[in-house]
Order: sequence, then structure tokens, then C-alpha cells
Amino acid sequence: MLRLFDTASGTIRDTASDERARLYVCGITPYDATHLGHAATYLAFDIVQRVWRDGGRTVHYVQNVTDVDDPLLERAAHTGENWMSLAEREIELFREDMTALRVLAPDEYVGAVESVPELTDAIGKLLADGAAYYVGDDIYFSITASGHFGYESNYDRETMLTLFAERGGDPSHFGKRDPLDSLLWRGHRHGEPYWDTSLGKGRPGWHIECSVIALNRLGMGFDVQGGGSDLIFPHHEHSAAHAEALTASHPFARHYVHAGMIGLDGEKMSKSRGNLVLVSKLRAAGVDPMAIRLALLDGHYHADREWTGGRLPTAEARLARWRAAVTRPTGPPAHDLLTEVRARLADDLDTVGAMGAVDRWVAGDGGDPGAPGLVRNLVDALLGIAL
Ligand code: 5CA
Ligand code: ZN
Repeated sequence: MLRLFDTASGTIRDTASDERARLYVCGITPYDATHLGHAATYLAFDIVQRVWRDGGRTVHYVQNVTDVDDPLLERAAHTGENWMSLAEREIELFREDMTALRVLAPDEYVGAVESVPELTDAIGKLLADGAAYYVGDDIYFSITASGHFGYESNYDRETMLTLFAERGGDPSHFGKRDPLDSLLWRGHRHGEPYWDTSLGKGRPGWHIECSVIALNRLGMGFDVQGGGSDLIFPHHEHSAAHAEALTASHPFARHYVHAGMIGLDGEKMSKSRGNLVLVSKLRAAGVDPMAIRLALLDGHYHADREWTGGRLPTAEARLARWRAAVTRPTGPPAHDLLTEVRARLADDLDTVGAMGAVDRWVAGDGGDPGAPGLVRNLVDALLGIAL
């Protein structure tokens, strides 16, 4: 049984008791290339999927791609590129990076653009139910429409207001009923893309995208809603509240799981700050993607952590040791190692502990001819490292 830290309850709890596990992980906003922070977050959820599959569960994994939103449109306006071709190029690069890192692909990879009809249907229903209201041509969600608003982040109102302003919200927008009410639909502004719909001309807001894409494919009460910790508020709080208002049921997800932020030079690695180490740049420089993967898994997913120049050489040396060890004709018996790696990963994805156990096997000697093959397979299946 995989146990994961759930942000909403603040505890480590069992996941997915059903045979079919349902996973939603927030996807990229494709205006710049995948950096090591994104990669670390998708790797954490890749381990979730691998542990579930290893435990005999089938996994239904849905991921979105925010292929129309302010940061993408702003970047395209800045460089003069068409926003759709920018998105298309960056999505392709992201997929190449994920494939190189051996991240298992989601079953459904769904864009906001292709989901506009679903999104307008949902927003129309929220309007009809009194959970949403017009401010001019824009439509806002009323946080009072969900009886549980705040349960996911557990932040106090002041923290919510601060984070809302920092992360794409508009607390002081005139005409809103509550500063924390979030944008569901943005009425058409000159120069911006729009759809001509029953709601009027405009484009969808951000939180409703993940809310509806997840709800319509996984249903309510799915197992894990995942992303980086910068999505705890407002994004995951609001997407849960939207779905809960839409269905008059609770909760949206059973677990809210958040990966820590990867930092560089003491600051969160981010496209807007520009302090990036790109997966594609490392690959182009000839770095083995398996070394990148090992380096990122050598730290607990939940903790904020710093990327430093020393991490890659350490991972490369470890990878070489592991590769040498599995090409030996014999090694120490490895059944206990398999049990230990499984136990470490099931305990809130303790990849550091799992990798330490592999190190100990690698350093040992023994005469079991089946062991090197078993270790190669378990490292491949559970950690996603091809030796
Ligand atoms: N499209 C939205 C989600 S619906 C979005 O946040 N896109 S993103 O491209 O900005 O981020 C993609 C994922 O990477 C998110 O889960 C985000 O939390 C995560 N992420 C972004 N920066 C970092 C970082 N420095 N460290 C770890 N994870 C990060
Ligand atoms: Zn999302």
C-alpha cells in the first residue's frame, strides 16, 4: 500500500484502495522549456504510478496542458511569435524531455483549448446554480458556493490573499463579491484570443481547466491530485472548490500531493525568474538522462531543495557503479533488496532510502547468478532507471 503525505489533512495516509487508481497531475504552461523543477515534480508522480502498478493496480493518469493563459500569451506577444506555435513547440520539447527521463506518459493528455466546450458547459452550470456571477464580461466563482473552501491548503485568509495576488489572482479587481473569488471566464479583450460561446466572447480561466478536465475523466473522489507546492493555493484550492460546487459533493480528490520547489542560487527555479537549468540543454550537452533522473531522485520529493553543480557528477558516478554491478556474472542475493526498495518507496516515496539500499547491494559480493538481472529489473521498474 502506497502511503503519501496529503496536504489537506497534513498526514501521511494510505492511497488507492481500489484496484483502479486515479491520478491527475497538473501539466505545464508551455511558454518555455522544461527545467529541472518541472522534471523533479513529474518524476515524483512517475514514482507514484510505478509503485501503484507494481502493487498490481491499474492506473488512470490524466494530465492537462495550459495551452492558453496569460503567461503564454504575454511571452508570445513579447517575442512576436504566434501563441499556438509557441505552445506546440514547447509541448513537443516537454514530451521529448519526459520520454528521455523515462517518465511514463499519462493515459490522457488534455489541452485547455480542446476543452473549451466542456469548460463553458461547466461555467454555465455554475452560473445557473448561483455559484458564479458576471463582473462586466468576466465571470467569477464565488468561494461561498463551496462549503469547504480552505480545506485543501488550510491557509489563513491573510496568507490566501497574499498568495492569490502573487500567483495570478486579482484580489483587488473592482466588482468582485470577495477578493478571493477567482476568474472562471475572461471576456474578450482587444488582441487576445477568444471563443464565441454561450457565455459570450472570451477564454477560460485557469483553475476551472484542471477542475473540469479531471472531473470529466476521473470523476469525484479520485485518488491523487498532484503538482508542485506552488499550486497548493490558489490553484488546487479553487479547482477543488469549483468541482465540489458543480457536483454538490466532496472531496474532489482523496489526496492532495505536492512536490517541493527546486531552487537555484537560493531562489525557486522559475520561467519568470529565468534562473533555469533546462533538461533539453543538459541532454544536448551529452548528459545521460538517467544521471539527471538519479540526481533528481536523490532528495525527498516533498522537501524544497537546491540544485547545485555537484549533483550531476555524483549521480554520474553512482550510475556507473550501478551499471558495473549489474553486468557482473553474479552478485549478492537480491530478494531482500526488492522488499526493501518496495517498502522505502511505499513510505511516502523515500527514494533516498531506496537508492541507499541499492548502493549497499552494489557494494556487496556474492555468488547469486540471478541477482544482477533482478536488480537491473527492479531499478528499471521501480526507480525508472535503465542500467
Ligand atoms: N499549467 C500550470 C498547472 S495547471 C502550471 O503550473 N504550469 S507550470 O509550467 O508553471 O508548472 C508545471 C509544474 O511544475 C507544476 O506542478 C509546478 O508546481 C511545477 N514546478 C514549477 N516550478 C517548479 C520548481 N522550481 N520546482 C519544482 N516544481 C516546479
Ligand atoms: Zn492545474
